[in-house]
Amino acid sequence: MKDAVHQTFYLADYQPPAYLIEDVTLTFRLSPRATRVLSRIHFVPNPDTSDRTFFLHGEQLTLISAKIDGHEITPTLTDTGLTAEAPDAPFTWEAEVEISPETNTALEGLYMSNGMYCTQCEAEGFRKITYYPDRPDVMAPFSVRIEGEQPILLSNGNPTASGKGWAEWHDPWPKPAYLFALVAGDLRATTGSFTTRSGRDVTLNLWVRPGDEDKTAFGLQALIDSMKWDEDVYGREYDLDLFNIVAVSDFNMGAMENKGLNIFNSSAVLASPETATDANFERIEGIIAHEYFHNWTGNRITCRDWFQLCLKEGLTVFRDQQFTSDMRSASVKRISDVLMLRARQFREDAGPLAHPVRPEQFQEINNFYTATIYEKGAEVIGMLKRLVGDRDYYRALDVYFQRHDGHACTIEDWLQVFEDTTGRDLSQFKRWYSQAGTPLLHVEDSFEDGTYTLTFRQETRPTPGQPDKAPLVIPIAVGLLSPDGTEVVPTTLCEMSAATQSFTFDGLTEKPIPSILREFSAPVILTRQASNAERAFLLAHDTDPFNKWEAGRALAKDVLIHMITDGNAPDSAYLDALKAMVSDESLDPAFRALAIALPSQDDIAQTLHASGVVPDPMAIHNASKTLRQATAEHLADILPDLYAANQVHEAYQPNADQSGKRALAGAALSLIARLDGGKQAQAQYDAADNMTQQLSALSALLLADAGTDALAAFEAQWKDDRLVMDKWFSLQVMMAKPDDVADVVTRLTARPDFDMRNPNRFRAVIGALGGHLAGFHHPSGKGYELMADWLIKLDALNPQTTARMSSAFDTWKRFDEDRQQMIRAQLERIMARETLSRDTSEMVGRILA
Ligand code: 0A1
Ligand code: ZN
Repeated sequence: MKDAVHQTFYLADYQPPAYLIEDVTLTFRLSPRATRVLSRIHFVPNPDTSDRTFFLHGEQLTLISAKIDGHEITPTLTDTGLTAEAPDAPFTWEAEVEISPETNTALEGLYMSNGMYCTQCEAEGFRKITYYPDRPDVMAPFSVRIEGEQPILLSNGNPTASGKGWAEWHDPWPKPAYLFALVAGDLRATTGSFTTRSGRDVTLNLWVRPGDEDKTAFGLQALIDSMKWDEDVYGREYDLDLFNIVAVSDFNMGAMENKGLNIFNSSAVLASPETATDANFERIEGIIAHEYFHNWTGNRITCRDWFQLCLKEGLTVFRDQQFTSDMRSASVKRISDVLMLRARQFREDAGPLAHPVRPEQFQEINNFYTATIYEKGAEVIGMLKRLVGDRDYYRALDVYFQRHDGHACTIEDWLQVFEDTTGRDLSQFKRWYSQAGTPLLHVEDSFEDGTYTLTFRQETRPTPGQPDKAPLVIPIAVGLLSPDGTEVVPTTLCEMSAATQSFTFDGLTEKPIPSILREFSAPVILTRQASNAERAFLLAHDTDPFNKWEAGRALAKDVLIHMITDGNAPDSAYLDALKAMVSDESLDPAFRALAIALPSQDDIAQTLHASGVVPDPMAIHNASKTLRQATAEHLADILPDLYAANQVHEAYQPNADQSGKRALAGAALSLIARLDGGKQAQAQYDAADNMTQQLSALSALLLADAGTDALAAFEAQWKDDRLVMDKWFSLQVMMAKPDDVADVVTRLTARPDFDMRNPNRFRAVIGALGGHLAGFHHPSGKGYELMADWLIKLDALNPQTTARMSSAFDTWKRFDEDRQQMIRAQLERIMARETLSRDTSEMVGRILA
């Protein structure tokens, strides 16, 4: 068994570092295959431990020389690092190593992307640059000298000196190695400035390769907005004179918060109206904010060890969600976040990859940058804020920043701050960090003598390694409506902590209609089966926008499920309710666009599985298609007006107002395409001057089987723009008929511009394959085989992205015997590879277990 050869790390085994670092000086002599890295590090014994083992992490390094206090030494080298005899007193370590950035296809450590040098050190990439205690609780100020012929040479902090072929940088803020960054290349900056509220003038640069300068304005503005927001809302100011952002084409994740030198996947920062969609703009704004906010939640206060990852990620996601709510529409943002949470995190929590928000073991930490750590981690913060109230939340955060600035912290430190500031006992609440799985929340209600009672029962099913679950603290926001549609009890918080608990509401004249879990106040699954009449009532009358949307969604889901399980025809009551909602001009277009969308096919599969039905992907696909066609026909008379009324006549702006209209018009267009064979879509395609409309027209044309010409035109127009072509690649897979998906993927991956070394391109095609429920789970098994073929190929180059993408298989136990057997065979084929990476071996091993 492969998994036996990889070491497992445990939270319980934490030991403080034997030595701390006073300062670090690094010199880089750049060369594609033989970069030399010289390090000079002042170590001091850690007074908090008597351990004096001197161990430095190091992987794939060629050691040229090592010295302690000026004396050449011969350390003991292993695959993971080195050990040496070191004094029980302060000493100086000097080393020289050689590395090969050009052949580094894993995109971790120092690597090359399009002729440019860049780094990715989180989580454990610094050990591929030099020997170092590569753990987040060792923090130090860094001085860096870069020698290279590239015109732009960047590192963290402030520039201190430069000349032809070299530059020096100093970062005064102690930081762990995972926040180190270096960039060298032919880059152009778009420059801006920001004055902090205490008067520091900060220069802001967004660096791109020549030719991309027209795609930087939006990102720069998003950065300025984020800096201002963090001052206004959290009282956090920026702490250097310079803030650099660099766009890189080859990047495994979205972006990285390196101190003073954020590095971004170009897809997460570059945008112009012609090349980026409204959704891209919103995502970019959120990611820029996220990375910027890490300067305080992550960098100034970092994690003691990687088990505490949610300390920085959950909080920073929560903060970027707040920012987007403030910049755009709070209710639309909440709905989108919950859609994402359910699609990714609930899926994770319900399968073999389920793990707590603070995991207790791992083999490869890169496998834990998950929806659970990020999104559920943010939900936990949201619940805490709701429980203690806004005032106490911000008071606690002030204490957190003050008490822990410059420290590497734990979840215990975080909760202690809340206990100290609010006097609350959070020991039960803490279970949200240690217990995996999504709680089911069952509800019963009764009405007697003017008193309405809601009785909740919570239940969390076993997850891998956790057979028994304890009750959690669940904040349940509830409102009550009278049958005439008025709200009789405004939003009230029911704080549930027992396994079963009742809450009463007095003084009512008649039995109310409950609106439960308003704003989605906890990441749980509400199992209550309301009648469709009640859902239609809430869709029409609920004052809570989230629950209003939720009622419509529950209706749609119910209709689809009955079409699949009972062969029902599309329900006309649902179609009537949808029509009324869509035509209600008092509702925000963005909200209506969300409400008109069907639940995803994966969501339906998940729901069927949870209710004990084996999902048939083809049946789900067909039912969705039938319901869409019926919707188009039922709404036929209002669609032209809806489309016309939501055209934007002003110049394109990626703001909430305009993008809401384009989203609703786009939804109308895709329904219209089912009725007119794509005529309207072709007209929009021909007239489009922005990517949002060009892409929504193209996808409507593909829906109507009328996209051949537009696909060719799109390719001719955008063949030289990588990011736009990623959309072209993925759309063809997403829109393919289930029987054709494998052929489409095979055709696309045979093209010379399918470069599997580029994670964006790989995800555009292979990620879309995994996301096409009926195509991936095609009864022929071709989807599984293709996925496994590509994962095996990519693993040899880029383990991190391979491992992430192997989660396409994590729902395999939902499906029938035949499919399970076919998937198992593919997973075992992957597992049997002689040279499988630790990353992929851990993931596939967990999925198979
Ligand atoms: N900390 C970054 C995301 C990130 C995580 C891991 C990476 O490599 C393993 C790269 C980036 C963030 O939260 O944005
Ligand atoms: Zn983050």
